[in-house]
Amino acid sequence: MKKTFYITTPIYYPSAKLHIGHAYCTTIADAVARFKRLAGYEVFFLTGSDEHGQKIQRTAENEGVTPIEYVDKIVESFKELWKRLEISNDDFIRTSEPRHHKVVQEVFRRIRDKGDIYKGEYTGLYCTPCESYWTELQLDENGCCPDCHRPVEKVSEEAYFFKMSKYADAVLKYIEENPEFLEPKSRRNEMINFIKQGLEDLCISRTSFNWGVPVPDDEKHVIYVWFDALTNYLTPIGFLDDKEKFKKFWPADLHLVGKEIVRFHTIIWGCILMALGIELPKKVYGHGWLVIGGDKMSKSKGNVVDPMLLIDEFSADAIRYFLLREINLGQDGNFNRDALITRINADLANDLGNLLHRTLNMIGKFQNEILLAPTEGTELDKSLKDMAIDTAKNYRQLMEDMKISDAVKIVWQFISRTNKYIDETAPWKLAKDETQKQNLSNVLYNLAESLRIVSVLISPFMPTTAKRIHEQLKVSQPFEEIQLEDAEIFGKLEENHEVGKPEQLFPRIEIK
Ligand code: ME8
Repeated sequence: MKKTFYITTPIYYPSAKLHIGHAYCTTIADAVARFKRLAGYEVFFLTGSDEHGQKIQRTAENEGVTPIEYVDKIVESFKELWKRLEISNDDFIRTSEPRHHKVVQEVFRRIRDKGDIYKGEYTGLYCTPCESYWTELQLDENGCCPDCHRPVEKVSEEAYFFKMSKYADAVLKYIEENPEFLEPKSRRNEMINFIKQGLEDLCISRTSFNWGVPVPDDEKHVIYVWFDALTNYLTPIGFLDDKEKFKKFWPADLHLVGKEIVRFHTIIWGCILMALGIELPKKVYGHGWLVIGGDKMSKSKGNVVDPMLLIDEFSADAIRYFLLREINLGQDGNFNRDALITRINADLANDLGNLLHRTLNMIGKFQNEILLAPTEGTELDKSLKDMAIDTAKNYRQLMEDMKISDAVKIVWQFISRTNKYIDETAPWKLAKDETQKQNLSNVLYNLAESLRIVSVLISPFMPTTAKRIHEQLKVSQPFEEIQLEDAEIFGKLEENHEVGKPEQLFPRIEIK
């Protein structure tokens, strides 16, 4: 049986259109999902939308439409963005869907029947934009939400509570004993400290609005949006209706989330799963934030970057490349238009684009587009082949370790090396010398093979470009069937293989 891999992104709030930060998280998840498929796993890749809660209800009211009318429109734009960005998700979960309501209510019911949910009175402070409860002690120096620094509201109402305090020790122990559960390490220490300060029971219902999943048998309450949202991860893999599928994909292999919601995904989600008697996910990875010139993106600052406009201008693959290459996953990173253009020109148009162009051009010119049987070759040939194999092997390890930016970088080191190999071997000189025929064939073959390997390795990062290289090389194996092992062998192109004509991959961008 195939190994399986279940990966998720956060389900995003449809309170506004998505920005480049959301695209960043989903692109990383997509690269990992595509890598795992390439490595032979059966992957289930989930993203979606977190549609309930007071904030959405208020926004819809302000716009004079019903909540569902409001979210339907924005969620369409999410789906459109993921399509344009070549995101290969296997399902898209909307929390407003009946299949999801059933799961949330069942989870609530099971935990209540067990005695871990009780009714009480909630008096406290609520941050509506973050949909989070806070205690007086947790507020920032201005008495505002410690996460988003906006004012909180005093709420007092009858509510259901989840006995989180009962599971605090068990979750703490779990985090401490399973270092691979929560990464990077810095986030782990934060969570350990957070739990050690003491966990209160969590208020998990509201009565002041109704846009949400009703509490079973007590419909004036709606279930707290985070309780609702977290269970999304169970819905599409058959928690209620497909035992086999559930067994296949749960526990999730990776919840990829931004650093600000690690707390929800490890502590609250951990407690909910323990209460349900279900295994915890294998890994929660808290990635850093994309900032603009060092600043957080926000509407009020007017620095929100729309990924759709960037795709229109530069192509999805160029944006994907930049996001995956420029930012180290666990750290914050800067998004900067000039840096993006520099990368496109230097790495994509120049290094990769020219390598393909020069290679196909020379095979056309010197050998009528035909690759001839190579021989063992020189020391120089051998060193290029060795580097190809080493790159593929190291790449596998780096991707397994979620060191995505490093994986991109070693592929580009190999691309640079291959460009240098052209300069060192000077095929145009070999072509003028009748005695160098075999040598020339070897060089051209090695270049085509190197590009074939590059196309496999970049396919999780830049699926369209990978396919275009594959097509220009006229590789006979269907692109969809390519596996990572195909990059770990040098010499798969057959003798007398005919390559295509070069077409430009990335035009150079003029800097205004
Ligand atoms: O928190 N840089 O949804 P959300 C990088 N609905 N990533 C960013 C980012 C930035 N500047 N801004 C947002 C929610 N993100 C909940 C999640 S899950 C059960 C519920 C990414 O729309 C990052 O991954 O606020 C962050 O965690 C997520 O978007 C938050 O999206």
